[in-house]
Amino acid sequence: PSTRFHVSMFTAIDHAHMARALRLAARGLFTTQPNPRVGCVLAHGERVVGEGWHARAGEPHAEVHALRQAGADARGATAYVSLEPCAHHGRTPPCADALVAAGVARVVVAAEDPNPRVDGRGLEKLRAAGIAVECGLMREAARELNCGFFSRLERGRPWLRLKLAMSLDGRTALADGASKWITGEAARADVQRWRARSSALLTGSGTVLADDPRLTVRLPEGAGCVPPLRVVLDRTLRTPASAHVLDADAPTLLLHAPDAARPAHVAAVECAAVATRDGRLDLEAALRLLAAREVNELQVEAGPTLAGALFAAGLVDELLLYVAPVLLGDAARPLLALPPLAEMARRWRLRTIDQRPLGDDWRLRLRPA
Ligand code: AOF
Ligand code: ZN
Repeated sequence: PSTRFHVSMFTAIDHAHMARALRLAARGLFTTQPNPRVGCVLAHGERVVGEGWHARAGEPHAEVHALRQAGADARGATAYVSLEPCAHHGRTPPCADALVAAGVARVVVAAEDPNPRVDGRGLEKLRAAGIAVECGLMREAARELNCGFFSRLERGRPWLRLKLAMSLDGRTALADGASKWITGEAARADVQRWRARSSALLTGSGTVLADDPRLTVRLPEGAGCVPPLRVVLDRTLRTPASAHVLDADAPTLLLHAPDAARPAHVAAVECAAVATRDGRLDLEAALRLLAAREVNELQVEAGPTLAGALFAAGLVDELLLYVAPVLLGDAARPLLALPPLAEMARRWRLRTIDQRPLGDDWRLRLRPA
């Protein structure tokens, strides 16, 4: 929607400061939910006079921290902000006003804020005050850091990351369902970090019955992490009273069909009805509901049926795939249940955006091509 510049108006110093603002923003990776991760640097040329990042909803925004640090040195400075400064009175007053009041001379922004309460008004406010405003420096990186926030506000659904662990022959469990463990410790610790940055973790009631997952974050550096909401697609509300997802370790939401009877043991957790389609929960409706509940990044850790249905419906934004150097054989369970293909030309295509070894395993990140 925004202007694309063919000749860069940004200098190497601008790039360096914005890169720093993005690294600061990333410090809020586990804690800003439902807000975006945002960083800010105030500088005169190369000299940095203030830095800040947004840590937690309800606490000051990145710009406010940087302005406090800079004090009187903010006058005449350039502010580098990874997201358009806000123009609204939310949990905190507008950052655009604070930048104007501090006498900042120029504001460089990475990405526009799609929040309907901001949506260009922050940039307008700054320009109206006579501040030089430029937008778009490292926009892609800023959007990537907040893929979930942008997805929720621009598409009305969370960014969906599908986590899968498979053997070299593409199997995820033995025929009896045994899957502990296919991958090694390094890979499993890595999964914890992806969980920690997620707003919610989703699975199906089949996986709850078969594996009884905890779906919690167990991470040494996870202190202060906003615990992800555990979401179970449970059409008939068959999650048993003994299931870990019903314990008090994290909040849980059970999504069920409108006509499902609510057994007494689910009273302790939140339940919400989702429309059905061909006898199954409508996946798109479920995702809309989660977006309305401010879920930015949604990590799916489910069996082949739910994972395949999400993938076939085009709702998967990223595959987080761990591959272990083991073979499980023909009788073992497949990665994704997908409809058969009539011809090779119709094959599902993905592109690899990152690949790396983790202990004896490999981690691939893929996105639909
Ligand atoms: C900024 N700087 O560091 C962040 C911004 O209600 P609040 O106060 O928590 O505001 C949340 C909204 O503010 C959020 O949805 C997004 O639009 C914007 N986030 N804006 O100027 C920041 N974190
Ligand atoms: Zn703000």
